[in-house]
Amino acid sequence: MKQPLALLAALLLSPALHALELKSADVHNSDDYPTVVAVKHLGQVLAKSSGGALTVKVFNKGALGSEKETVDQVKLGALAMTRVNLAQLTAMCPRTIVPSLPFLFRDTVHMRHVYDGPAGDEILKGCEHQGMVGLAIYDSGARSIYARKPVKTLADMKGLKIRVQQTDLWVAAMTALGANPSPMPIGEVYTGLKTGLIDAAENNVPSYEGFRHMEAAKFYTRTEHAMTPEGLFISKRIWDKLPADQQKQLREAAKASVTVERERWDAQEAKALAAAKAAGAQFIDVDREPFRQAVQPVWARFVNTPELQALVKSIQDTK
Ligand code: GTR
Repeated sequence: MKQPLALLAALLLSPALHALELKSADVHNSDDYPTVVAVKHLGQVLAKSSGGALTVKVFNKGALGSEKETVDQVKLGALAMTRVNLAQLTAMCPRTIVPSLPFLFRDTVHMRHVYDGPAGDEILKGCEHQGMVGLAIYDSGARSIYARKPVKTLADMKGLKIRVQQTDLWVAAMTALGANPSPMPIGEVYTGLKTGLIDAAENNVPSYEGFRHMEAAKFYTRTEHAMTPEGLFISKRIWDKLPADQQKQLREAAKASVTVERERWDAQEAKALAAAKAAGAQFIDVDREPFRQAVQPVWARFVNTPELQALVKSIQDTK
């Protein structure tokens, strides 16, 4: 009888028995997409550091719903984690308005300095009162406009039916550019472009290629109008139940995943650019200044509290 008892004791003490699997959502199709790889990496680091007590399972390809839907589930604690673009959160956590502003960053170096500094943490913390604890900010490059016809100047934006993320900020910004914006989840954009429901959309090159949008909208105009990053969040309801040592392990694993994501990002941009070109996409350079000027009223409308104004200033003052 000794052996079965010993086995039982070993099983009861095994961390795997008390393991908590954290499900994490992502909309990107490719298992190689930098954010997907980064959260998987986080899971591996965490499984090790927690002795198997915490694991992460990534459900990409929008399998758990649109970004908006996964955010709602995380707030309720029905889903543990989601990786979403911060622009999706502007109505909920006002601080996310700032990194979503058009033409905020001077360039990639500026953007990365900002997210590595105190502003990054401040933005992430701004969602806690909504039930979401921010774990990481990931690079998402620069977003540009792409369409079924070439957009070469601001005048070409007139009346363009363009898909935007589900945020009032970008409805206002595209309206200011003269376009006719239509907010919808990313999963509906391919069909929208193919059927002519929309003429255009905007995104970074890895998303343009990864969602195959270049098959329907082959003219990509380098407006580089936003550098809104990705955010990884865990439900506060779940976070609050974790013991302090596990919270620490999770924070450390998240930090390690940021490095992995950034390393992957640059390579993914180059790879996606080559793939989009091979599929027939045409890349157009553009004078950005008229676009930048046209969206200035949007800044005044959305950066409307002293807190947001201070955050904008701290970002502009970052070298
Ligand atoms: C991508 C981003 C996604 C999603 C998408 C969109 O760049 O990684 O999280 O927000 O854009 O436009 O909906």
